[in-house]
Amino acid sequence: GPLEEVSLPLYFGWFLLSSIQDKIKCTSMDFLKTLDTLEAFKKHLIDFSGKAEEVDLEQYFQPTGILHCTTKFCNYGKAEGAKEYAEKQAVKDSYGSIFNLSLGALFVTPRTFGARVSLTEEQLQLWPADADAEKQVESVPAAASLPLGSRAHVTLGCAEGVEPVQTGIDLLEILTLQQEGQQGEQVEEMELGTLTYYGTGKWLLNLREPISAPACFSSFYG
Ligand code: 2AM
Repeated sequence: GPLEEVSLPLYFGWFLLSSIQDKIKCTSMDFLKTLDTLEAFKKHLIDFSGKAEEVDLEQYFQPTGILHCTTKFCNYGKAEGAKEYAEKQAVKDSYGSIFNLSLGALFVTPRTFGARVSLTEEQLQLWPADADAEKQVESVPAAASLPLGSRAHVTLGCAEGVEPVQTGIDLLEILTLQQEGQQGEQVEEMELGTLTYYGTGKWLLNLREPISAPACFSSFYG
């Protein structure tokens, strides 16, 4: 097939359809706007700017292009396991198909802004077999014991100078804290859901109603 004849992509993933991209961009901007104004957020501002000065979160996070959930970062074949992933039967069978992703939470850190994706069993078939190795993020050693697919997310924005790969690491950090039994500090019932603070600038909004996002499984060459 065509996948073997050309070089491997930068990454494989689910690409959100344009109608839902607009909706998510609106919802996430509304969330940032509200977060900005909360006393609880202002109290921890030092985590964001290093100073107790106001930040405009909508400006703070730069958009990172088409909204997607990366399954396998291939780096044109240079990443470990890239070829094996591209050759997986499930990957070939699903290429070009539409899936419904469930976005259950939004999270904000001083580095990144993202949405957590809860994968179904079927969707986990497209999660790389070496994801365990991928979870071995040096800065988050405990992430290795999280369930497969924990890292699944959509990057919504990054602070200046931060690479999108950081979003998944930030999510793993929050999930690790949860798994270790840290309840966090429930700061606010928002219209969208419950907002919890996990310390050092880590905020998680559990959505009352998960966003169902239709997305096409495909790849990006750049
Ligand atoms: P993201 O999935 O958090 O958005 C191109 O850089 C895409 O591949 C981005 O979407 C990026 O992050 C993801 N990416 C980059 N490097 C990666 C890595 N080492 N592991 C997993 N995903 C990576």
